[in-house]
Amino acid sequence: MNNLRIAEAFDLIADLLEFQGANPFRVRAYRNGARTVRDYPEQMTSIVADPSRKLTDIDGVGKDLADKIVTLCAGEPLAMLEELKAQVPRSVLTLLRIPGLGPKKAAVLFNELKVSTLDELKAACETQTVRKLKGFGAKTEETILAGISLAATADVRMMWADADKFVQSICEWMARCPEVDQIEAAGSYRRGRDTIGDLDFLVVSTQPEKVMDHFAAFPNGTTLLGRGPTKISIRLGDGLQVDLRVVPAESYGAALQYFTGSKDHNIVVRGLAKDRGLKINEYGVYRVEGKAETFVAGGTEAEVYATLGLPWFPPELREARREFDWAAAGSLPELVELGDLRGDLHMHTTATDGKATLEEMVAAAQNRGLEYVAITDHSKRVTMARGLDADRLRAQWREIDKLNKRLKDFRVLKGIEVDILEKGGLDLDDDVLSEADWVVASVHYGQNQPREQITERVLGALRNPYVSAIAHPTGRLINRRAAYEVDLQAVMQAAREHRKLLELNANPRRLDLDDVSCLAAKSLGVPIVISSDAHSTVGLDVLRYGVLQARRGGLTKADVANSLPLDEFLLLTARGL
Ligand code: DGT
Ligand code: CA
Ligand code: CA
Ligand code: ZN
Repeated sequence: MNNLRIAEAFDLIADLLEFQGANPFRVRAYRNGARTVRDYPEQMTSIVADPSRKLTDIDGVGKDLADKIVTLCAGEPLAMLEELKAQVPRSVLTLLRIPGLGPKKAAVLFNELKVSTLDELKAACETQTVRKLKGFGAKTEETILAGISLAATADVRMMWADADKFVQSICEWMARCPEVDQIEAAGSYRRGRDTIGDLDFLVVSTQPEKVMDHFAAFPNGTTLLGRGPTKISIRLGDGLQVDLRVVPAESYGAALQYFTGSKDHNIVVRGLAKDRGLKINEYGVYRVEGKAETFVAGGTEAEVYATLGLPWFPPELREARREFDWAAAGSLPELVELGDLRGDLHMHTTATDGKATLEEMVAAAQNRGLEYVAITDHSKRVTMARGLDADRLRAQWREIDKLNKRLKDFRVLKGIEVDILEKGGLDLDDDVLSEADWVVASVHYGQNQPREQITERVLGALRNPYVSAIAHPTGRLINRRAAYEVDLQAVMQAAREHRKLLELNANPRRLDLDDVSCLAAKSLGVPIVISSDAHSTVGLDVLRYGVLQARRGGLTKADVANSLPLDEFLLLTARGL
């Protein structure tokens, strides 16, 4: 039982409770529990196994959650979850996978239309029955219909951050096998895609059988899917497929290049090889003369690319988008790195729905080597999070003023995440916003509005002189909710015009802006700010996921505003202080 699965159990409880119309605070307790466990740096099982430690010492874990974690770690079913599952038809759970269809709406569909499967729901949408329900409408019906196909595959692709946990534990496991000379995870994982279909490991060894035996014994409820002389595939208990190939050292670079992909990138590479009278495959690059083939390169990726007159491409760029043009022009970008970031401009504290205090968040940011942060709690419209009104916000800012006096070589910016209201306009008045150092504006409500309406709301926020940036600009939640209909091109143009920034929200569930949009922003000259949106101290660690997306978008240090020293950052946001 790993943290991921415990978190999934809590999320499922929350979904089922919500489906039943349970008290929202109760639902929220389980959602928060899921997040706490998912983000926790240590495995729950190891805490449970240690008699000197208590789960309730973890922030946000009370007695109820602790008991449930103990049960799950013992590999036993949760009575409560089983009961909930018995009350809710199993097929209804698949409805919850539809992006944009929350448990509440799913309950209406089930109760009013007796719809409990994706097929039944599809039929109900096609006969336009769904739009007649209270609170649905034609727009929602279209969204659901579009989401049904996504739902059929939604559970297939895993978020990168979750896949990364498996990669780490598989690498640790394989390190115990003395026959493994080198190991690396290739495929979409190495390219840093936001979601991963399966994992593709490469191992250098002269003893493939021993390596594969060891791999097959990976302790996580594995199923053997297939095994050949140098290749083996297993399925983990969580459903994730993992392929592993054993290659000799002289082919390692060629194999790594081949299995990193992407497929589209490799198609171009193969074409370029052919033009030069070369053949390239997972074993190496070969010169073809008549029937004779001579091995030219294969040990390292750089050597493989060099035979084609190409530079080594960072894996994040290998999507056959712009990388070959850049290479031809000699302008391959030097991609931003985690260490380039000096500030984090979006985080919450216990003043609203964060789990750590202002002081704790600041100390954690200092520990991570940052030089400045902005505290951006929610504004009052977000009642669930006890959002701040002007008085409470100013009180928090007085605390920040005091704190700044004590801090050396670190600065806390007085910020706010202000809601963009459904009817347009912002949740707090200009007089209070004008006192802020940094304002991020967010759409949290009215996400299903039509394109013009929701775009106009965001454009309105960009026109406000006190808004610094738009947070999570499209609102997408990976595998869960599609982006809202916002006209991103118009938003980017307005951002440029008004000298505003756009956020790349680094939460692995969001990664919003995504890679392609980052590239678009860069082309327009709109600076990106990579922000954690942390709701706890460990939440600050998600910045690396944001950096990965930024790199996929070709962003350099110069494209990322929070890589600037504070004084330059403030100048850039047109609010030089
Ligand atoms: P995924 O697993 O869906 O997230 O995406 P990938 O990119 O990891 O794809 P996967 O696992 O099917 O294959 C890993 C890499 O192996 C892929 O990026 C490129 C290479 N590869 C796989 N099949 C082919 C193929 O038929 N032709 C070529 N050129 N490359 C392939
Ligand atoms: Ca893969
Ligand atoms: Ca694969
Ligand atoms: Zn936030």
